[in-house]
Amino acid sequence: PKPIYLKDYTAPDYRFAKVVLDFELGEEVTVVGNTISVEPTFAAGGDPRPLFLNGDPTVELAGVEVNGTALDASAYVLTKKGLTITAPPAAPFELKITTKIKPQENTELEGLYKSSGNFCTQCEAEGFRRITFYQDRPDVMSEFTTRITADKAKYPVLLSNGNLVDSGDLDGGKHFTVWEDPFPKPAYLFALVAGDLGMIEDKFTTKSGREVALRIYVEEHNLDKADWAMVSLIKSMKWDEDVFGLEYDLDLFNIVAVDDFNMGAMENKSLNIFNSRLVLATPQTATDMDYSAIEGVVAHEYFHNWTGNRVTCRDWFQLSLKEGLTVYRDQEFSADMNSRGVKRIGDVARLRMAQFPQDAGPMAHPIRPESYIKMDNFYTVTVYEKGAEVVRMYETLLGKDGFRKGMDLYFERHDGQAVTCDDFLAAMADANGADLTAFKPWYSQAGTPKLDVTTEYDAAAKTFTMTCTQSTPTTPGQSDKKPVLMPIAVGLLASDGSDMELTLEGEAGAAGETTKVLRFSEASQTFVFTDVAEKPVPSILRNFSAPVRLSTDLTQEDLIFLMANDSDQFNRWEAGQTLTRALLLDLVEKAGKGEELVMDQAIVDAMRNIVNLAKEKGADKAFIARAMALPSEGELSEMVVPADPDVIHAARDFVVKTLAKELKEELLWTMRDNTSEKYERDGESRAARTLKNTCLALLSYLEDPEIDAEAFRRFKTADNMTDQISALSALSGRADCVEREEAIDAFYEQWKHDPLIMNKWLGLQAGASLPNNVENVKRLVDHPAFDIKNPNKVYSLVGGFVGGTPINFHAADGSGYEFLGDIVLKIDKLNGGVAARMVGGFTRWRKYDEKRQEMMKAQLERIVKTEGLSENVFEIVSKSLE
Ligand code: HT7
Ligand code: ZN
Repeated sequence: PKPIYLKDYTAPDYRFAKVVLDFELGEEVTVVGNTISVEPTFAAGGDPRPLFLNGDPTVELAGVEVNGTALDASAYVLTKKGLTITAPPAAPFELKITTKIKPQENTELEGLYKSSGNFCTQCEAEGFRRITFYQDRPDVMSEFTTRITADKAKYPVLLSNGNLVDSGDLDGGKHFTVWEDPFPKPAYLFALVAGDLGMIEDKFTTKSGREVALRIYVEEHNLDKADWAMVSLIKSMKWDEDVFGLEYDLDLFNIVAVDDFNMGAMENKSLNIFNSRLVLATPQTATDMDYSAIEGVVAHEYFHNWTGNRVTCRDWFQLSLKEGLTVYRDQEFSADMNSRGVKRIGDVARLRMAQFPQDAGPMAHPIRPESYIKMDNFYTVTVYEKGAEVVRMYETLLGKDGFRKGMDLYFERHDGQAVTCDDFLAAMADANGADLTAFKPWYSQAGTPKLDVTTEYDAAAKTFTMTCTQSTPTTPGQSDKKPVLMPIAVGLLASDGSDMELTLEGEAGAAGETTKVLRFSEASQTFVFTDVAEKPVPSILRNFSAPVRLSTDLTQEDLIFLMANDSDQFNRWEAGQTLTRALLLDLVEKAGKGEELVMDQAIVDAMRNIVNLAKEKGADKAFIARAMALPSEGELSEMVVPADPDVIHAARDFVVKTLAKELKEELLWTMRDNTSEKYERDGESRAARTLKNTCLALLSYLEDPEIDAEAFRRFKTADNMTDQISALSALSGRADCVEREEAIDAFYEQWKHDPLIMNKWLGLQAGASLPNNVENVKRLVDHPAFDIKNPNKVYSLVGGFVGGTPINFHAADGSGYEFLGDIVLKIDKLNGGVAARMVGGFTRWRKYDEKRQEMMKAQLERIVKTEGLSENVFEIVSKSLE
């Protein structure tokens, strides 16, 4: 397969002004009529230019007409990749393509496919070409009209984008609907749903008085589970008006939940299609985390209506233009709806756990990639999460008002267009009269920049000097890295823990300013704070103001001080993480050498102080729970070369067990004090629940029969899924405890009718740190609760195994690797996109010890040699081997 390059972009030769689609949905064959009003974009005269329409081998071409006349086969060329009309008319013309497809055989879940007996679509990034031949690229925007015909009894609901303009019954038990979308859109935003679905309905009146009907379609038996998604939608619509002045633009907004979906959800114009796990929730069936995910993803897809749909991407290299921006927007929404600091901590933890490793491995790419073989492989944490960090940096550099001005100008300039990341940067710069040239490398450079800060206090001059140095490590294909403009938010703490007022040399100090944003853009720069009355403890990179790896000269004492006093919640958490990370890395080194492991009492005391904060009135319990969590084995393995998962596990296990032993009384007390009689869903109750379950998880490390019994009792009496699954999780890693198996079986019996809950059941067992857990996972592959065709099940079982327990996936005998190699090849025959996501478990093979490297490499070589491999898996595996 050949890569596609950003540098080769050229604008399309033909505009598609209007498209009329006609779907005859059938059980055996679906026939698609596609009538396009084509207009050449090049000047009249000269040679005719061929019109290339993307296609797929699964699509059968049944007819091509130009201006009502069937084309002779000599007038076009049909290949596996598409259809070329060799010499189309030089003036505007009507092109009609008829195709036949078999959605019921589509296991890739791209294009038109069936899920639980219903028809649905997924066209981003390049799925539309699996429906019909088309210029399937985001810079071709058209007005779509869609007519759907289907059996009325089987498919009473027929939906597409835009407004319903006609409907009626037909002979033979069929019926039809016609939908018109007045907003020009690229084909990736096209959607169709036909099925037997129930619906809940609400409405929203926009600030300018438009009444919008809001409908959520789910299977009839799930109708009681869609309320939270509706609440989340209404909150999102209001928030986008309040914060960005952005209103919804049609009279109808639909969401449809489907069980078989490759990703989370899809922002098709006015017809969002969702993975059912991101719609369905009741307290008994969904955890607090599920509720947050639903709130965030419903918002994300809704926000795309402006950032993605009204203004879209010129080409797929610009994906972060819509995804980074929309993730930033959904993060801000969730921060406003919940606890801002805790949300930020969660987002940064995710970035570090998933994106930093990607940026340090063979798949490292800039947020605006320069080439791809299969676009689906670039829906990555880099494009999404690092992309969101880049957007956040504009806000930090320009201020909230400056950022809003930039957004307003972006929409003013580009509404209805397909544009680039450079256009976004230009709008931000122009709206603020700012020079953002030094910011550009964030789009073109891969790799996580390193930021090193050293400090010096001059008591006589009352100055505090920060020397900042930056460098970005080499990444595949990019050795020459430029310095980037990064905002470094800094505070200085006085000895009483209060924030000092700050004045930066060469700048007029703003009265009362206690956080300064340094504009750091050179390889090395110094910043001097003046009038600093006493030696401060600096709080550096507040709120994680740039996505970098920070190292400082802060001492353990400074970090303990920051943990207790920093007014920046993120940095209070970060101080604890830095402290425990240093301890863990030291113990990993000792464990590797077979030395005795000794706990640092200062850290036990610091943790005790954190847990004891829960006793204070008004304590932020969600924050306390976060602060109690230690850096994960995965995070540590990024910092140890070569990484030995057994050694890392041993060191971390030692620290967690020691903390659990030392803090047992405090943990028991806090767990019981935060146990409520009855489930409530308000913020305080959720925070208390998180804290209680964090205590239980820690206590379970004691391997104490009394704790096991308590977990089992909690499991049996839980009145909500958060508590039930937390108790089950506390038992799931306990090898020789009788309650474990009993609880796993009881959970299965209770919930086997609910596929979403079965995903949790599979994931929990897959990730358990039991000896030789690969055997359990292999057994679960054959269990009726598993279905290899369903992405959610694969992500839970296979993803849960690979991401859950380093000691099992990286088992020294290679059994974990063999399991992954085997199953990736099986999945790949059905769904290359899902297989590619799973094979990512091997990508960082070079990080491990020699023996593990060899075994992982052998699996990659076996996979890449396999005949008929998907382009998706080929791209990931071949890049991993480079
Ligand atoms: N924009 C959506 C992307 C998406 C997708 C991409 C590739 C394959 C399947 C997919 N399903 C959805 C989701 C979003 O970011 O909002
Ligand atoms: Zn998105």
